[in-house]
Amino acid sequence: MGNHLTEMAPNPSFLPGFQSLHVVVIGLDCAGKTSLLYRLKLKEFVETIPTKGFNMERIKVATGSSKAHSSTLQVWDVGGQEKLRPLWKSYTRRTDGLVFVVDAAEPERMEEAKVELHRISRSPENQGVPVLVLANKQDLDGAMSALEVEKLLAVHELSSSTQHHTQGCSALDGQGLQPGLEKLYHMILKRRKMTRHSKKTR
Ligand code: G3D
Ligand code: MG
Repeated sequence: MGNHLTEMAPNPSFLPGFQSLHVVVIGLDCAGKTSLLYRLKLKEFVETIPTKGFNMERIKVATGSSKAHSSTLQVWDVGGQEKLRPLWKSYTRRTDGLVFVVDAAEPERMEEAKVELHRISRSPENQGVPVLVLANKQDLDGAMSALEVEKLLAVHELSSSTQHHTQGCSALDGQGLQPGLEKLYHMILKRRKMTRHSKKTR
């Protein structure tokens, strides 16, 4: 394993303006988000707000030699907390990327996960934000493949301006995490290039 985000981080001198990444990790409770953070072992600090029915964790990741070049991974449990949504919504502004974690061994909750994924991705502030779906718990017998999860979540029905990728992974043994995050990083980079290009040609 190792420090994935650091490994895949751009050299700031090559990519001015790409020093700070803000990635939000979301998913239903028990999908494996907290386990994922610990597996990544990137913590500079973990901040947890464990209010009843509301859970937020944040890790800051150094992506360059200086403290100024950092990324933030912010983790939220979603679903079944309608009343609390206004709270976490304010934290998810200016997101570069979304990581949506699902428990691939729990087919009964796929529909609930699908509703949340589409709701979040389609919200005005997340328009066009690249989405990495992590089909977690691949180490378990009977876990659905990334392809099956992708179909059940109707990932292809996300807005046409939304780049997406579905990756099988396991927060338990770490498989799939690095390729998934690298894919997300490339989607973010592509979106930034396109945004810059459209600004120039305007
Ligand atoms: P959450 O933060 O999304 O709510 P957690 O989810 O990280 O707390 O994980 C919920 C449960 O799933 C935990 O089990 C955790 O160990 C387990 N889990 C998370 N990721 C994996 C994985 O990749 N494989 C397997 N087999 N289990 C995983 P407990 O028993 O502590 O509730
Ligand atoms: Mg958690």
